[in-house]
Amino acid sequence: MTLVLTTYDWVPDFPRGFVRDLRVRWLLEELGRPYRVETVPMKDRTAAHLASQPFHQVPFIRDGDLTLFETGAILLHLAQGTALMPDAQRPQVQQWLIAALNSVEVCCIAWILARFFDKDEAGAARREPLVRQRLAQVQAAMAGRDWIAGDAFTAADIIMADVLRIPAQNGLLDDLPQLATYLERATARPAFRKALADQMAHWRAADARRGAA
Ligand SMILES: N[C@@H](CCC(=O)N[C@@H](CS)C(=O)NCC(=O)O)C(=O)O
Repeated sequence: MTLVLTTYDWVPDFPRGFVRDLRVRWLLEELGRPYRVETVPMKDRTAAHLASQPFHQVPFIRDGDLTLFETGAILLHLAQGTALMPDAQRPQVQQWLIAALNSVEVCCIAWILARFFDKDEAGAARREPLVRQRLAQVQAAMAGRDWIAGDAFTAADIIMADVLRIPAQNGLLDDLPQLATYLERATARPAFRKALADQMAHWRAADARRGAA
């Protein structure tokens, strides 16, 4: 049965390329696993949406009878038994995937919310040192290896690299050359390029539908 990935029907320009369905698309492209995209309304949030994602967020997936939300849980589920979570590396993959979300993304989000959503320069400046510290700690922890959980690219790299994209875009990796190179190595993968292109095509198609309506 084809896996179904649900994302928004439309988003404004600024989050395009960063909506978290990208992580799921990326993993599915790495696995060569076919999927279909369905949508939920971004503006008029529905009870059906809430039944699949209790926070009214995206993405969520339907994999046979299973409906799953939270990108970490989705990636752990889909990577199970594949080269993106080799048995011998499973604890490290789980550890780094959760660390990316719970120790790195969490402080990046606080900084992003202050800086871009609340336009609270002072709040962003207060949060920035912790973001910089966490990024430097990730770089230090990765010394001597190409990928976050060991020698091979895994599901943990998909989450970690995606989490790093916004700090990188805002110059926070400029003085962390090994981390910047890691991010370049991850996002040079054909599966990432395809996932990003497909997400951007999804928003263009959404614009065209709105234009035609
Ligand atoms: N922890 C969740 C976060 C999901 C999330 O924040 N999704 C964003 C899109 S990238 C969203 O739906 N934002 C709308 C909202 O929070 O109301 C995950 O990783 O799946």
